[in-house]
Amino acid sequence: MEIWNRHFECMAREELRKLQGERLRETVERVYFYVPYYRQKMQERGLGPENIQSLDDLSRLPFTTKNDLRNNYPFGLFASPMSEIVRLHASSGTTGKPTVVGYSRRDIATWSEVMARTLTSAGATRDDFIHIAYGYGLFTGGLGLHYGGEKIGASVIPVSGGNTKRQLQLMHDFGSTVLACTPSYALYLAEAIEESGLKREDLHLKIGVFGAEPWTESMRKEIEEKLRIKAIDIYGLSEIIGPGVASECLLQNGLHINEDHFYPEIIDPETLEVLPPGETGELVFTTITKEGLPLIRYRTRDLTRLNYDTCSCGRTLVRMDKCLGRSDDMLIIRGVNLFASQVESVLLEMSEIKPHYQLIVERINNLDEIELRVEVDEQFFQDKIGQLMSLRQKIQQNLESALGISIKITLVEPKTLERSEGKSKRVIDRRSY
Ligand code: DLL
Repeated sequence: MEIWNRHFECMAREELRKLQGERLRETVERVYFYVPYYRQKMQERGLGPENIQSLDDLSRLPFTTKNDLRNNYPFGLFASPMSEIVRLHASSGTTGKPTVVGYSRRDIATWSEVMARTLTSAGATRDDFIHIAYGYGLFTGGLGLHYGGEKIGASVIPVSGGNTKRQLQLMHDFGSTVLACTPSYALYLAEAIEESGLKREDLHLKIGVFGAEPWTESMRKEIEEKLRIKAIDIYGLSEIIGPGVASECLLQNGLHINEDHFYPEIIDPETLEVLPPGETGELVFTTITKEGLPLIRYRTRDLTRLNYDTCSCGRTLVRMDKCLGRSDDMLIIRGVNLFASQVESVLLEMSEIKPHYQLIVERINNLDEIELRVEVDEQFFQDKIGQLMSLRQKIQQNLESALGISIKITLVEPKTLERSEGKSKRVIDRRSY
């Protein structure tokens, strides 16, 4: 099994910890001097850069959230002058303000490095043809994989998403060996291959690098059987760098985190206490080498746990479990991030309906479908069917113009949706995870 950067991926843990501590110190200095937001937060706690000497001091620093990025939209948390920023990306949120991230030239080099590690750990080499069907554009998937693919010297095919027929044709004609896309699109492609009459032997696929959304072991099995490839889980988020934060090795037993760049902690999302190794909680990252947008203790909202046992692949980098849940109400629908609370705020503005609703997400033919069930006000429910239909249309239009996503609407009678005692169950996710 090849390893891209043996020095950092297989470093003795003590040495790694020392390096992380040094890099943390540099990062804290950087944000203190260049980002007024962080300086103020630290001053409020009576902290200066001199108080953060090692990883043991990390828990004294405040958390950063997606809201902090939104409040400082677009570039307020950047720690490099714009003249040093060579790339901007943004996460695929559905509200007006996306989360904007910026990269310095060195950040782009770091990103290529961690993506080269990701692809190498999946078994890709310079002899491969990498078919990139992640979206190119503001989304980090396409260009992230692209730079990593070039770095390892593979032949990169920047197909981007959509147009399945053309995907199949190029995959066949160019002899693609590595498929990079979301796991749900991989399943969709698998079925399209069956239907197209193409024989699997006509394709040269060997490896898939799938991520950007949760997927289960049973989905993995199905993809591996249908496409006859090795399906590797890759994880990342725009705020930290994009894809390249963590990825599985060929043993497929946890995702190695590139912790020489992104230092992980697991916290209890309620109490915000740091949890001991092995416990499940919310994943938090501090970037320790970034220049453009360094983030301190960024709350990913993703739930997982860390495993510090040495992996038999030789890498010493900590592994995170496959990430299947979130500690907030964010849904990823066809790659677009959607919060149930955003739907709620649109509904609350309409007097004809009650704020009792449920979102039901399903995967039909491997594509995500979302339905909103909402209770109509008692008085309104007595009305004629025609009025109910125009109400339904109005809700649909309001949601679509606010969120940019089409949702199927079902109106239900007052008091028919289940009420719960504790936290209400607003979202029923019937996709297989
Ligand atoms: O999805 C970056 C990416 C691109 C990762 C391509 C992998 C491949 P965002 O759009 O900012 O960035 O969304 C980040 O997606 O917090 C997770 O909730 C979810 N996510 C990403 N990868 C995985 C995965 C990209 N392998 C959010 N398993 C994250 C489960 C994932 N969830």
